[in-house]
Amino acid sequence: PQIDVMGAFYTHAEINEYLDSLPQRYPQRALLKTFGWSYERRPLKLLTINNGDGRTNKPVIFIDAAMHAREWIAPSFALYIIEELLTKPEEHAELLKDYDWVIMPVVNADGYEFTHTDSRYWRKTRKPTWDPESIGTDLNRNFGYMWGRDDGSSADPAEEIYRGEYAFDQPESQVVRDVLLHYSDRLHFYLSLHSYGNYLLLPWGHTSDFPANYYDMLEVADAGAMAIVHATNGIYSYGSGYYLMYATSGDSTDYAVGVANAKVAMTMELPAGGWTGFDPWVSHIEGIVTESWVGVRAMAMEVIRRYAEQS
Ligand code: 0X9
Ligand code: ZN
Repeated sequence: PQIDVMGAFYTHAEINEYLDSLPQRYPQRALLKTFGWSYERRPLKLLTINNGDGRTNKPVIFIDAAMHAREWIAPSFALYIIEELLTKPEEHAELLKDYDWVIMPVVNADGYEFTHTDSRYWRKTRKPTWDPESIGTDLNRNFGYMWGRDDGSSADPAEEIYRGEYAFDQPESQVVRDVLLHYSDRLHFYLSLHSYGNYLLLPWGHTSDFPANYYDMLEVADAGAMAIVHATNGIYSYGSGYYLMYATSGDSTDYAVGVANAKVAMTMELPAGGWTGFDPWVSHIEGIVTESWVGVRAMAMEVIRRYAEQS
């Protein structure tokens, strides 16, 4: 089935049905793999998009979304990126020439489904904890680099930033870890889509220090923020997540830079909408995803410009 990204928010099953249709529709250019399973045994699917030239082992741009269940605009934007790359290969030839795009639209599948069926503002996973009163772990505190600090995560299962009992005790964070490690010899850009706040957040989250590649990452973020300002009314703040938002310990972008060797890793906090910021109206989707795509495209172009020759 086709999917009208701007026309609705979709359930995990609907998104998977759409992803399942892509390899038949784009046999040379779309490759779909179930990379793992959620706690409640939902398949976590990973789509690889290329330009069909047959070259293997190109450097990779990896995008994930919905690590936090309630941030619905993030998976919608991931689907929009997929549609852009697959339906407009000429327009986006530069983006695909030397790079594979690897996209996981729904990481926290159980939580995402729960926000459709039970509780719209659920954030964490759905795996029980040692505390019978508390369900769920914050996947973005569960990654195994500088995991477990009290500045930026919590050991209390009742908290929204509960980090889990030990790093990677959630199947969903294991899957993202495995993707990051699988591509760690050619991971040029890791972009984790969240909402909300119009931020481009760079590592580190666990300390006020900066990683060695911080200024390169900052220039990539700058290209994205500038493109959005130039094209639309959007305004993004960019810089260290620790300073711009708050400390995080065990987040996926720290792991991507600290362990998986990512040249650029970033959390993109998409614009707010709706009553709470997490629930844009359907009529907001088009504006948000088209504006955000301007930014992501510009950042990808900057990554390509800086790193395409290396591998
Ligand atoms: O808290 C998070 O995991 C992210 N924000 S959200 O509102 N989507 O939950 C931010 C993670 C980025 N890193 C830092 N702020 N350091
Ligand atoms: Zn989030």
